[in-house]
Amino acid sequence: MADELILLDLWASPFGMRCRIALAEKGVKYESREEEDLVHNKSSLLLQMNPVHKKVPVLIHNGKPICESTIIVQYIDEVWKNKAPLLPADPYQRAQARFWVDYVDKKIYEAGRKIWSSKGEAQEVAKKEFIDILKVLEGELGDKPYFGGENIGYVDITLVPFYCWFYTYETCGNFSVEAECPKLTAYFKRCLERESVSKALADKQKVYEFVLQLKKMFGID
Ligand code: GS8
Repeated sequence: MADELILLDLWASPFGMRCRIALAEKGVKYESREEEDLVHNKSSLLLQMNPVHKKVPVLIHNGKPICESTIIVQYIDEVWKNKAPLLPADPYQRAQARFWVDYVDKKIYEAGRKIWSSKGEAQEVAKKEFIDILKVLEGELGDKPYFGGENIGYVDITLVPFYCWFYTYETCGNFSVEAECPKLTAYFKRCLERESVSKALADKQKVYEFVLQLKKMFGID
């Protein structure tokens, strides 16, 4: 019997995008179910499948939920072994990949959110923090095409979705990531050449409009 695979998702979610990229890299077909209103009206399926966090993404594999995007990507790598691995085989290299995924996970979203939800001095601090985080990542990337080396992998899949949010951070904060981190920007553009990535990422202008709506909804001006 064929696997039944459903991804509970939200088009603008960088976390959902991670799962979309991983599934595309593995060539796995799935049904996408879009949450219409995560602020006021979560679907009963989402509440049932992720009762602890009540967040997307959730991958439902033959009726069983897997939650948290970084865990979902690892699950995908472990279940669909037919295609190129996303995590390295060597335990030390795996630990390194997990370290950088953890870094991205702890830092980027929150730093970006601070940029679009603040202004004045607080926004200046947020911008500096954001650029500092990117510079650390740029240093780690070095001259490699991808974080793990020659092929796209776990760290790239975790990080690249935020690229379609950069326009929002830059517009709200009035700065340019490319001017600050040209090598990292070239890397993001390289990732976007892959169909798995370009198809998974949202339109940057739409993300910006989405954030403007969020700001209105939460009374942030
Ligand atoms: C984060 C998911 C998340 O924040 C992961 O999967 O990696 N650590 C998790 N999902 C958001 C949508 S994207 O901003 C969400 O579902 N929010 C609903 C809520 O907070 O109630």
